[in-house]
Amino acid sequence: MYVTVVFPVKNRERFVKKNVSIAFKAKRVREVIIVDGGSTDGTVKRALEVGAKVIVQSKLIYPGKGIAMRDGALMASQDVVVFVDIDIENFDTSFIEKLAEPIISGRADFVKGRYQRKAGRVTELVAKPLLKMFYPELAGFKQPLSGEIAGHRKFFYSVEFEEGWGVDVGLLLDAFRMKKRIEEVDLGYREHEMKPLHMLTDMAYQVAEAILRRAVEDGRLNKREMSKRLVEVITEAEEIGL
Ligand SMILES: Nc1nc2c(ncn2[C@@H]2O[C@H](COP(=O)(O)OP(=O)(O)O)[C@@H](O)[C@H]2O)c(=O)[nH]1
Ligand SMILES: [Mg+2]
Repeated sequence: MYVTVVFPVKNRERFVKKNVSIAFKAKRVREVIIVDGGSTDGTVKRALEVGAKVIVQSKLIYPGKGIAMRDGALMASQDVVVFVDIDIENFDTSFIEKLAEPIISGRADFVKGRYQRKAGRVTELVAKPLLKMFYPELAGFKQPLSGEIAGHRKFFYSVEFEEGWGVDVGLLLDAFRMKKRIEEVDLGYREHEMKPLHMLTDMAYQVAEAILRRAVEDGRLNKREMSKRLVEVITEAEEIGL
């Protein structure tokens, strides 16, 4: 079994050469795809220089990271697809190898990377409380929003990719709803660029929408169930003195 690595990228020229080259050196990697979200810097040029396949998205038609990931999966030719954000300062081959291993060995159908990062504000304040409320089965995931994801290529044909920032948690939820075997692997420390707070509103909105829409579809948003969960969350918050 071989691996396609997909990087969704928008205006991240400085990471492209280094991280694509590293991706090619990881075990079993046969293909690296950059899905470019209409970058205005040298992202595409650099990607081509180091032998990546490049999909250039129209800025007008394709607005987000989720669509980029979907198109990367559709273009991928190998059995296993590993998605990785490009802006990882300390990227190395182990990121890809650790993500692909549970799929290649047949132990899992869907893999999420977790890592220690300085602050995951949307993770802590939006994703985790909502998951705890509506999908307590997934409340144990440390990084439900991480963009480091692996699965069989065909799995990604059967799920719905959110257009924007809801994509990562949406894929996790869909794997869970399809009763797939999910594993969270530890990628260690991860250094990446942090967004200013005001830029997180859209991200938080899209993440909340991805979770809540599925909760409605799954009948988890009824009043009785909600108040039961709210009481649980509030009690716990009181216990830890929040
Ligand atoms: N193709 C594409 N990639 C994107 C878009 N927005 C973000 N990305 C890429 O998705 C990855 C994660 O984005 P980033 O801004 O680092 O989000 P954060 O880590 O959650 O703060 C990076 O590789 C970005 O370059 C987009 O609209 N289109
Ligand atoms: Mg980032």
